[in-house]
Amino acid sequence: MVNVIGLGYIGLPTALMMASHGVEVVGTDYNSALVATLNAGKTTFKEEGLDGFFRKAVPTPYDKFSKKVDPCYVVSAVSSVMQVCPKGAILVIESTISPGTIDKYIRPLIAENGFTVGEDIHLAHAPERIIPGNMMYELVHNNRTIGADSVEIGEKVKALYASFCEGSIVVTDIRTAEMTKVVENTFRAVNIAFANELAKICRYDGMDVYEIIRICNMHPRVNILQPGPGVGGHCISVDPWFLVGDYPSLAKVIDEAMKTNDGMPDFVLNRIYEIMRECGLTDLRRVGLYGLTYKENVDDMRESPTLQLLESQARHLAERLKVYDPFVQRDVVANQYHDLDAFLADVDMVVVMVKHNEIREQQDKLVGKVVLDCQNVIKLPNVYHI
Ligand code: SAJ
Repeated sequence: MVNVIGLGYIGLPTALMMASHGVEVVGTDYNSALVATLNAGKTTFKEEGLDGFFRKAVPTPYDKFSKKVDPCYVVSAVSSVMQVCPKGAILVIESTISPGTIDKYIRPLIAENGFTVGEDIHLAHAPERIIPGNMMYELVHNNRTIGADSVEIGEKVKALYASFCEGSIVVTDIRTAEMTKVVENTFRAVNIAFANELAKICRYDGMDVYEIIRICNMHPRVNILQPGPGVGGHCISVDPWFLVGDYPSLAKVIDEAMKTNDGMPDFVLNRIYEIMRECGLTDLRRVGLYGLTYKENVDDMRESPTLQLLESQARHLAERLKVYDPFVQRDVVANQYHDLDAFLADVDMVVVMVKHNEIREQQDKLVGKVVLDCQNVIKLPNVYHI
């Protein structure tokens, strides 16, 4: 029997995946409203394929200012588990945690509760690796890492995941598993920062960054990612800071990369002013941001570049901008629209922040507007780029 604690973006798909592969699963969450919604037969966020699995069958907070992960939810979940778990239970932590968290917080907590790790309770860390927008596919097909204190426990946990995971499952120690997860996201963050820096260099000297990246990527050992209006989500824009926080005098490249990515929303705001001047536009209220989510075709707005831009230092100006996102039904910012045509009717300039399928498929609606395409998806003449 498996108890999945935390039924959010990762916990719910994981619980459903296990349940639909013959594992006996119960789910637990401290949020009673969420539990009530699930018990009423409704899912709590949009993800391709999720509802289908649901019919069949904890976030890790971090401090925005110190950039450090706050293990309070994981610690409190483990505390609650201590009250009820039977002797010999295996506690698998999937949440993304700063490397060393299990040694620093979880082992002492277990000892404080009078349990002996390795005898009364076993620990494992199986960091999730699935990408929002393709979660149900990646849960089955991605390779996975299991960190455990012994090969025996590692193999037991591996067998559980192998019930639905068709990728390779590597068993290693807990510290290595913690570190690999953060390093994977850091690799991507640094690569995106490199693309963003190239975009700035190319903008400065009038070169086409997309064409340059396209050609460079034809080299067999080069694979540059794409520049964009910033990096959002709860992973790539957060996890690398754990390394900067823990190794400030060593993690120099990572620190600079994160600052580069964090500076992109401001860079976009400056591009908006530049283009407005060039086109003779003077009223920011006639400029619209397309997209509020952190990336395309998801409804997740955590750390989204559009929200970062709206919350930037130039807030009083940013508040005049109009905003629309087909995935966001509630009102979350000022001047928000819920209909594409109504949004377009009220603006002269559109800034494509997110490449949702909707705008890719209906780009003819942008004819006649000034367009700043931060995602390089609008194939109309005279489109501006970052
Ligand atoms: N982005 C760019 N340029 C790119 C690719 C992405 O600017 O070329 C931006 C996106 O627009 C978005 C942000 O980066 O704002 C992050 O998006 P993403 O699609 O790269 O990644 P996430 O945050 O949705 O998911 C990542 C994945 N990690 C890796 O690919 C190494 C996923 O596998 C992890 O499970 C997830 O983080 C996580 O939960 O840690």
